[in-house]
Amino acid sequence: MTPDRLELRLLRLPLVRHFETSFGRSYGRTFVLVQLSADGVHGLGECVADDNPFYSSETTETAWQILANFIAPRVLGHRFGHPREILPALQIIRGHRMAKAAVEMAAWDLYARQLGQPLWQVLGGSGRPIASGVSIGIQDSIDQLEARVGEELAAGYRRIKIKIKPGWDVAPVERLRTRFGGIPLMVDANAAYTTADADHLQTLDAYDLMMIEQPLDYDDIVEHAGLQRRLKTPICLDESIHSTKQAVEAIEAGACRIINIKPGRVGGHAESIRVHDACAARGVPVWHGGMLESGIGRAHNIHLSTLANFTLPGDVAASRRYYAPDLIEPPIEVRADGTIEVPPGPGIGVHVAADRVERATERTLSLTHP
Ligand code: OSB
Ligand code: MG
Repeated sequence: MTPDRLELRLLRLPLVRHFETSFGRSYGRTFVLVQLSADGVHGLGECVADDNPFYSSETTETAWQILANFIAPRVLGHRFGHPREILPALQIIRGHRMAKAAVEMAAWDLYARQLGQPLWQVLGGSGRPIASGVSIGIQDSIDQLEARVGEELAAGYRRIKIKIKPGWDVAPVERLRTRFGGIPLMVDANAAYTTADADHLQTLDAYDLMMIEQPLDYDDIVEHAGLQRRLKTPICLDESIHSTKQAVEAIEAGACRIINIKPGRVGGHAESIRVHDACAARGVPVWHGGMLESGIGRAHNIHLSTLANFTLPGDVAASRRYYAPDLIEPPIEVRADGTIEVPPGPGIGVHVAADRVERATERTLSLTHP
């Protein structure tokens, strides 16, 4: 493919329900949607950068600037035999993996459409339904949390993750264990603790959690290794892992026993596959994380989740938990057994409701070559 057009759109979508993590509350998402075109075929990618630099240093506006000024000129008018050539072509740009991933993932969708194949097939997945879990934000009260968890279990979800922070950790976990027994339960701290909290985090070992996600700093590996030596509960890294190299370093250092893969965080599908394979070779299971994506990013995540080492349920849930309506029609639904079917058809396989995209668009930029 030789991409000849890149369209950027800045979209704003309100969340059905606010989402609170250790770094704050979100009421909506502002994100960049990219469409990459070659020979009249289009591919879509959703940039997972948020409007603030709290989860990662990238923001919607940094992504927009890097996409327009540095990524577009290195992709438009250049010939790529395969989408895995995109990330190496952007190597001179340091960091900005979310911006790179948006175009890289659009290139995979475009490539699959050119071949008339579903995305999972070109990624090397199975196309089988995926096991779905939910990520539940910090609530105003433990009673409210208990009610939310009850609803999600009733909907069939295969795993419950709750966000934790100092002051909202042991008590909510204790309540959920008392009320719901041995459900598959895990926690995500989004880097809210320090090594000084090690004794406190050890008290979570009593609750048989599947894992504790990213307890320590966003860029740390060494301190996680020290903490993992003290914890029975497996540590899963999210924010700390931006590449296969870091994944291998973290595993070899003993910093984690599980890895959360988000293609936006590592630079796209090709790097996600490399992380996935490196983990598989070392006996480390992975699961697919979420970034409150619309149905477009969600569809990408579902296809990728069908690779063999995604053995744990991911944060890839039904559209209705996030956006009403979603940008796609029909929306992504979870079945009563807690699985999600892979959207059928070429590429990501979802139908985008153009009028909804138009209504949510705040700004557009179209770049072409020649
Ligand atoms: O840490 O996994 C995270 C959402 C935004 C930023 C970071 C995270 C999350 C989630 C939500 O946990 C996952 C989802 O439901 O999309
Ligand atoms: Mg996380």
